[in-house]
Amino acid sequence: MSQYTSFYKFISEEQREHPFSSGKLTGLLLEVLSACKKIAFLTGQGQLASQAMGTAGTENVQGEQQKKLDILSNELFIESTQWCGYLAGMASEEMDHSLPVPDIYPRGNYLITFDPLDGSSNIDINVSVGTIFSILELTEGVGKPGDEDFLQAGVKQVCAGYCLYGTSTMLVLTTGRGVNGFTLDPGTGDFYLTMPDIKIPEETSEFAINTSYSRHWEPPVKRYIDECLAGEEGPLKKNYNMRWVASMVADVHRLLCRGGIFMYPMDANMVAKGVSGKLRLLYEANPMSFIVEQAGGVASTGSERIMEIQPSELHQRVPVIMGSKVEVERVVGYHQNS
Ligand code: AHM
Ligand code: MG
Repeated sequence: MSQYTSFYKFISEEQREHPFSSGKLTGLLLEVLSACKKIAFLTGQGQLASQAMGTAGTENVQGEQQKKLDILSNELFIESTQWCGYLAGMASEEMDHSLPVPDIYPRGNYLITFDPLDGSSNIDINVSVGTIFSILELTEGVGKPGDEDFLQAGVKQVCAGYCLYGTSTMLVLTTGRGVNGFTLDPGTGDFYLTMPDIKIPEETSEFAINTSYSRHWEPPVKRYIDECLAGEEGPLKKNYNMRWVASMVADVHRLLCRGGIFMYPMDANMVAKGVSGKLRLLYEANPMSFIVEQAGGVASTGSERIMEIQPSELHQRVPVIMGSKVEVERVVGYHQNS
């Protein structure tokens, strides 16, 4: 592995470039990585980890069936990070409310939001899943954080990342200075820089959307997908390819590797049910938007930049349209004209 830079060397060198850096973010990230490695090991065991397979028989705050692995991954993430002294509190897809760091541990200045196992409906069929996280700063003067302290717009994130448990385990990370990807060497347990300075191509001919909802789509989304499907003979004058893994981590990772547009848009069915989207702002849409924007892409709800939304609830949902600049701007333009 000597030809690759280890994560620790990479992050230490980044830290050295900031003379006033305290090393606290580095310290926190190392514990986040340790959580991800444990989750990677657990998911990698598949059916052999029989105690971790199947549904837990419980629902999360959003009324979704929890898998045992959702709950175990959530516990692993908390256990691995809460003691480190850099965190003040955490909020997760699998917990109704935020969790302040228990009094027995020192409390730091960072908050973390996370989806411990995104795409968990794919676990049973051995398809890629992942962990998504977003790091925020606790407002000065607040001792023990509550839910309201997490309600910060995405532009305030100091770091965002995801760990993809795919054919290999990869960490993709931004601290606001570009995006870098690291691959886990299962032999040594270290992550190595394998995708430096990731950039999303501005144009694409690949789209990702769950087309089974097409009858509910709003006109701007329907128009765009119809134009993609029309191929060379249509107004976009090129043939498009479609991919949908149904794990946001895997679908966004594809954007970063070869461009594309990923959409989980608003639709009439959601309007009828009174929900404001599928994906959650604080631990799915915001961290992925930070990564996509830092890689030169665009992330929008169709009507506004995702990272500028002022959250009003911990588990708030938003429509998501993200990826290659030219394509996302086209769909946003269709929203503006509708
Ligand atoms: P989860 O966090 O409960 O796994 O749900 C989020 C996932 C995303 O990863 C993915 O984009 C989407 O749900 C798939 O939804 P659908 O099954 O409607 O295609
Ligand atoms: Mg999720």
